[in-house]
Amino acid sequence: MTIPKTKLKWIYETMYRIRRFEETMLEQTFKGNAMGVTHPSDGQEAPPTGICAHLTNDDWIGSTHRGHGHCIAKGLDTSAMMAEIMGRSTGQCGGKGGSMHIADFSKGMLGANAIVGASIPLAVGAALTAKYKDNETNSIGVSFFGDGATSQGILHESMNLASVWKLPVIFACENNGYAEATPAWYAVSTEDIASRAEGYGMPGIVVDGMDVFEVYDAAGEAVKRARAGEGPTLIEMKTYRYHGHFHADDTKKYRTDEEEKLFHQKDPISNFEKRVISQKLMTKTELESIKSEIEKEMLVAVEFAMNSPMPDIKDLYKDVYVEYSNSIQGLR
Ligand SMILES: Cc1ncc(C[n+]2csc(CCOP(=O)(O)OP(=O)(O)O)c2C)c(N)n1
Ligand SMILES: [Mg+2]
Repeated sequence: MTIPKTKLKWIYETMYRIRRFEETMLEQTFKGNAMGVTHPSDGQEAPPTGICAHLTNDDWIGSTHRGHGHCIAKGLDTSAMMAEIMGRSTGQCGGKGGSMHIADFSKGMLGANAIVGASIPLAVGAALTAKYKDNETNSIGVSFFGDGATSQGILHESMNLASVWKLPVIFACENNGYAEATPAWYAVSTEDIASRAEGYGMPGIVVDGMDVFEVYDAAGEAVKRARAGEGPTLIEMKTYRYHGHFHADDTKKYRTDEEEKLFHQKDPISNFEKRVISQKLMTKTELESIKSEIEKEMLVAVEFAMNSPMPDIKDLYKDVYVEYSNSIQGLR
């Protein structure tokens, strides 16, 4: 698939933004500035970027506990995200959600989700809504989930229903080889998770999740299929998280140096750079200028978050519970 130049730039910018956001966020977590644990997704930049490159604000995504990359690829603001992670009132969700609950409905981001597998039915529900409402925008749903989530019953129920009802949805599996410290080769009964798609009557595709071009191509086909009313697709992207399961997890207890080195050689960002330069699709100067803009953006994000106040105690219950209004009573 030929990628237009503006899209190519967006892809690089998005992957680099995810990488630097995660590195910056980790630094802040270790300084004690984040509220609670954080799950970095550096190394896994290609899946959210290659898929969201085909989406608009009218499309919906469901995410995971490792959700910063999904948020960024769906266009959320990095300052508001950083403030949310630091529990500040200016955060994306007023500082009350934190890293694992960042959401922005205006961008079609249904939310990161701390419960493994729980966002899968949300994306399917969004696709169901899109199909049965007057869907002028031809919206679709995308569910991002990890290899660990594929052992949850909800994925299988969701895949079956999505296929039976031919819903416009993509099951986007980020297989990074581990669920916490449990290797996929131990916990998943098939060599490829994508092969499970056959049991639900939908296409199942395996791609190199360290290669954004492969992800982009597969996602393009799946999005076309969904928008054409032909139903769901499962895309398995074999990827790798560079850091531990969460910020303080020591990967040396369950991964070898050789394995880590191997995946660093497949780095999605440096391989993108080599490819676009050798194929004369982008220049080194263009790449450098994107990088320096993002470096500035990260400084702004940290400064914004650090200078923002914590939520006021009087707002403790604000946005937490739905008001018991007449309209809700009317539904009972
Ligand atoms: C239902 C449920 N079970 C267990 C957990 C604890 N837990 C959090 S993340 C995780 C591993 C998830 O692995 P995977 O789906 O592969 O995602 P990854 O962390 O690799 O991105 C587990 C077991 C949880 N949050 N929710
Ligand atoms: Mg995993």
